[in-house]
Amino acid sequence: MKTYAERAALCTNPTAKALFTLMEEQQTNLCLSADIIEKEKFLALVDAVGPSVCVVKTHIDMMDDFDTTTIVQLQRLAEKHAFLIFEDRKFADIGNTVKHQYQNGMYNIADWAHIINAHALPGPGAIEGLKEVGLHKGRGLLLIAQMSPVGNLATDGYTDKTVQMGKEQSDFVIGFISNEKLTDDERFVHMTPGVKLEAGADGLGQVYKTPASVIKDHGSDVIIVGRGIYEADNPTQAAIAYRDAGWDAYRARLKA
Ligand code: S5P
Repeated sequence: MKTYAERAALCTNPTAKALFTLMEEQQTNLCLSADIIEKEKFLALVDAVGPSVCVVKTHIDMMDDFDTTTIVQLQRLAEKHAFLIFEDRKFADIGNTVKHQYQNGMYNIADWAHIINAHALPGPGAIEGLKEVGLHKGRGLLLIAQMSPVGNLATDGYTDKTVQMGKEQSDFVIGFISNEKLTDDERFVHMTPGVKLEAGADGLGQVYKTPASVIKDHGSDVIIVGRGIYEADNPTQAAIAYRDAGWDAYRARLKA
């Protein structure tokens, strides 16, 4: 298999290229899921953990005290620590609707999120709608091909069709949210949520796999970690532990 740097060279989408490049340069395949509902706590967490991550994933609509300065401050931290911003909006409507949800409203996601994601459920028109807004800004889209919780419906044929849909719009689709590697086309990045240092569950359906299982055994590229980091006694140290575990698993996979 190719290194992240070799894969960066294959990518034409600028966000995919930037992502693989900074993963290689900063030796991290860790994405922080910053699911924090208070702005100051959110920013403090991102500043503390920023040096260990390649991507910070947000759910901007769960923040109680969101205001326009939130994004400016997040962008400053992204520059300071050199990470990409991924708004986990999970678009799932028709093309004309997702286009406006992406560009307009109170969040103007297209203006600041390098990466977004979408369900494949509405079909290729939704990707086209998002692409009308994001492509000329150099943004990238992850299609949700698989999900982490128990009993979810994104399985088998749905997953295969999602990957096919992504391949058909590979100028804008940079990869997949998945539990495993789904294609040998190395331009696509696979990002996997439901990761903790110890496998387990959360009581609301979430299923946790370890970094080694996700990266080495199942061939994914990026581990997405939320509570494993921000609920730890020391999130900075926890992030370093996840970063090391993810990077060790990647190096082991390269040697295998
Ligand atoms: O299938 C999925 C897809 C996503 S993007 N399962 C997930 O858990 N996620 C997101 O990853 C979820 O919305 C949350 O923000 C994060 C996992 O958080 P954790 O606290 O369980 O690590």
